[in-house]
Amino acid sequence: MSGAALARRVAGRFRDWHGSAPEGVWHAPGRVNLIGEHTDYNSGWVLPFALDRGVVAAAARRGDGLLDIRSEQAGDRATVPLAGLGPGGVTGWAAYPAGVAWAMREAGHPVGGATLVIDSDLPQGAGLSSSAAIECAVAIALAELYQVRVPRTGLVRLARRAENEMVGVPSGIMDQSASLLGEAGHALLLDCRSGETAAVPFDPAAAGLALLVVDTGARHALTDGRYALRRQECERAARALGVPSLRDVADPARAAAIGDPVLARRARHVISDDCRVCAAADLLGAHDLAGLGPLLHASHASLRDDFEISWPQADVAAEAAERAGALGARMVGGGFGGSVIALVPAGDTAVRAAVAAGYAARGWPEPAFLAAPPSAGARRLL
Ligand code: GAF
Repeated sequence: MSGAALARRVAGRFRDWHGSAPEGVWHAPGRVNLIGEHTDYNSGWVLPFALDRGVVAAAARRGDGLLDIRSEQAGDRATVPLAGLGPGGVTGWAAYPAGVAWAMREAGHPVGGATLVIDSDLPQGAGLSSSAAIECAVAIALAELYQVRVPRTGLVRLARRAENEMVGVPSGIMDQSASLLGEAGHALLLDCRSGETAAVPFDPAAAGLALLVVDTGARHALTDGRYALRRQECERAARALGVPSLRDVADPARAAAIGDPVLARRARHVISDDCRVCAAADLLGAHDLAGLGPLLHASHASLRDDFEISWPQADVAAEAAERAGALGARMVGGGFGGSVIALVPAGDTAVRAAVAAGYAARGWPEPAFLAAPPSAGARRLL
């Protein structure tokens, strides 16, 4: 569905529920991370891009200090008083939008009540950052409705704070950055320590290629504790190496100095994926998109064997894709479920067929395939 069609749909739902038009409709995209997984909270580098799918928020101000939020996906409504709102006060899906209002008010911004209807064309739990897209759509809606003049990078930090403190997931800065700062035809090279960003041209079609997303159907949730455990392991690994964060180690071989073999593997993944992000950005700068293939392959192997967060459907999809002609394939996102990306020749059908056959042979439901053109970041649509 196009963003415009999704915006019209949510505006219609707003009118159905509330009997009047919203003041506006704001869209925030999901993301695909080209490379650099679990590197963001280790102060390293990431290279995500915004998708053409995302979350829309139809919104209007209200004067009674309440957030009245409906989610078309959850099929649910939450009414949240802003006064006294804080971590632990709201749980479940509503913690994401309410957390954004809380974080903005905590930062001293004059955000008041709002009626919000939220809709999406992004699959949930598919590793494409539907949670960050909710946060970012609500952030730009509230910022515009209440004339909060914060640069996009400031909204990124507020949306992340909502997720860290209100939802309770110790995520990094990548997903909100991709959603709010993404540009069409570009990936976003982000140095998660300095906060420096660079838009790097990324146009697979011009190179005769396409980036295919395989939604493996296995669902993941950052809230299940396994993501937080990986983060703790990385912190312990950095301490064992005597550095503030794994970003401060340039050579993956140094991970071997850690006595605990599990922590050594975790560190080797993070350090080597940081190297791969930098190599990938250089390749994009040289318009050598085909050169990305081996990096994607190596990243998947590292996430599977060292970081141990891939899942059977991801391994089968990545392997089948490469055997059928993908230049490289890897899992994306937090892990334990979600999607795989494959760099394929434009117009290719063999990869899809091979992945689908691999699933059928194991009796797994057919995966969904999505095109992933690098698209614009969050913006007002109506
Ligand atoms: C999730 C998190 F939200 C990101 O911050 C990042 O750590 C990612 O997992 C793994 O690279 O999407």
